[in-house]
Amino acid sequence: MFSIFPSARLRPSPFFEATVTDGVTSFTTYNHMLMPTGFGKPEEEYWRIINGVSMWDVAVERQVQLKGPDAGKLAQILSPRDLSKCAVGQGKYVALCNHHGVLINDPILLKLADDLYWFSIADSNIWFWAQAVAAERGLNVEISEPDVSPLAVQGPKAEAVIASMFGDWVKELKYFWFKETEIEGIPVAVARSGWSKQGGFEIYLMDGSKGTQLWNMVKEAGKPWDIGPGNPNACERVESGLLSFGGDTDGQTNPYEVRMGKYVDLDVPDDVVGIQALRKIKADGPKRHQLGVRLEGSEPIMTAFHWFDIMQGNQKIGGMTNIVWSWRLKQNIGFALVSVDAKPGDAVQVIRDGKPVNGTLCELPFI
Ligand code: THG
Repeated sequence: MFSIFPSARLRPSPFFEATVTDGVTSFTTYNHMLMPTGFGKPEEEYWRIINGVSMWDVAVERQVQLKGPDAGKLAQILSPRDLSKCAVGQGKYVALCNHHGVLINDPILLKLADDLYWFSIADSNIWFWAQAVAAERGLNVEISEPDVSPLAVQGPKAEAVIASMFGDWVKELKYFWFKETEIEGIPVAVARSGWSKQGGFEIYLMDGSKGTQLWNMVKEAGKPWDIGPGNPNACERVESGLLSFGGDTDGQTNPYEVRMGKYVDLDVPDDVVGIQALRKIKADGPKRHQLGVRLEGSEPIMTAFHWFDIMQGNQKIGGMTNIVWSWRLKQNIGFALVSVDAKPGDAVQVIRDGKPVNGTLCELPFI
């Protein structure tokens, strides 16, 4: 239909050539890069994540590196989650907010040393944001985008693959914790993390010239477990209730609306960006919340290009922010960002192509 290619501006991932060799059929853009979104067999790719092991080029999850004496101070100023007990080698899921308490990214924060942190970011320009805040606050910290590219290995058999490559110590890694190491001379960090609920690891490649080599090592090591290429899987993540920043959020969304309130600590210092606004939002009570919606009908509905309106009678109560065919539930499901007056169990109508489809609100996750 049409083509899209990397360039100096739409930067190639270190794994780009390897994914082309392995038959990638579609990409999306993310952080000014291309990310594979399929290898031509969506259902097979889905079941491989549920039952086996899948490898993903997620180099688009760029690292915003904070380095220097004030790195820890800046990390805390940018994150309304208490980082005072974050240990070296630990990662934490954090909600970055602007001064109005609006969510602007949902990265994983990795603490590599007392003076070295990475925000492993979702799709927005945090590099600019961190530089601006650091300069305005007069902090002694250098902000950069290092040559670091995650490769995810996800699924119930991921641990066996990663242990066969790196050793049994990986089995002891706690969720979001990581360790720097090397494999055949390639510097990497190995983390227990990834955007699925099927378990898995991420290998942070720290030398972009070794992308094809690392990809092929994982592919080879995974053969006994029938590893195959995949990508952050829309169906699995919706079933599992994982948030997609920018997909499920808009320019007004605060963490409380999208189930991230548990990552906001209201007693962090007053200089944390957005904390005053978040305290007020919490005190006033958020206006919207995120639920699931299950639609009637036994045929897959094509992916949405935009949010679908959700109605109760003739009143619009919010939007359906994604839609997938769930192979496990055998129905169309998605997330609803709706008025807090709408509750699980409520009947709703989702407007698709101008026509209402009946649905029911439910708690997340679906599975
Ligand atoms: N890996 C890396 N960086 C990333 C992502 C990743 N950056 C952007 C994006 N993904 C961050 N978003 C998420 C969202 C949810 C989770 C992980 C990354 C997640 N959430 C669990 C949940 O919500 O149930 C658990 C969170 C917790 O308990 O702390 O796993 O995938 N490198």
